[in-house]
Amino acid sequence: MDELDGNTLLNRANDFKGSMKKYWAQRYDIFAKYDNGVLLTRELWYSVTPESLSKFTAKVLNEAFKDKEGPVRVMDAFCGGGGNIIQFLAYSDVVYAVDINKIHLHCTYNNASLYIDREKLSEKLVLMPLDWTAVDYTGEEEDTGEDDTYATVQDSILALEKLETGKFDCIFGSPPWGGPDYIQQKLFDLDNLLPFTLEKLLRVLLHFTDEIALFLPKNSDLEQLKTITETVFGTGSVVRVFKMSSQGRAKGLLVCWGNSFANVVLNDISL
Ligand code: MGP
Repeated sequence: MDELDGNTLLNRANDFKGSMKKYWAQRYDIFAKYDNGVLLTRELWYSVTPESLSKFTAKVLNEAFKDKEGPVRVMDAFCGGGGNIIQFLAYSDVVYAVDINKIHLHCTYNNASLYIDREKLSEKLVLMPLDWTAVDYTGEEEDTGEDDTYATVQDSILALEKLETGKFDCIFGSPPWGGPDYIQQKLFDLDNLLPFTLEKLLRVLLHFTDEIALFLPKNSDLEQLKTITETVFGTGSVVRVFKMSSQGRAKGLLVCWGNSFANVVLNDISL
């Protein structure tokens, strides 16, 4: 097995070496139904959101949009292994699962089907291969279309056209942080998120929604977050930051922009 290939599926204790071992030890915190047939690649093991955190996030979204008339449409812009998608499906009417990696979309569908019946999934869940960098497509890039793992330029242009047809109530995302070494930085530089800096990511997502929630590193530079918020949303704008822990250990920050989030009362959310 190629230990360095992020797309290798890992599902036995012996597959986990070195710094990966802790993720195997946390498997039931990541997915309570792990033993029912959860599929995760090496990259997904370290980037999927633990179940209790995904539940909390879905409840925050539910609280933010509970008074909305008509169907609630949410997107996970980097759905990965589907941890957040599973919880969004509990509260939202239409859930878009977007990822550049088609193996991730397969894992999302598989993992969601362990929690939700397939009929409901076919009604509510839309899987969409999309490379967000295609927003900068000029028409000159070469698209060989030979790699069937990643969204091609064609896939992405098509996806972006579909997304243009209606705004989302909220876009959530847990974008790549560059792997487990993110913690080596004292303060995580939000320009190092992938595939864009935080500022660019917000500007891209704002094209499709007014309300954004991102799961960001626990060591994120909060001064930088404040500056980027003011640059993108204007002076005096509000960003809400929830410090997220699981089993008493800090895991990351849920960072929310938009009026609906500003009004969420934490006491109204059952934990
Ligand atoms: P961690 O900090 O790598 O592990 O990831 P842990 O168990 O908190 O380490 P500890 O020894 O400090 O306790 C914590 C959580 O952050 C993971 O469960 C993921 O939800 C998220 N996460 C970690 N990484 C490296 C990434 C990443 O690259 N991208 C995304 N989106 N999430 C990540």
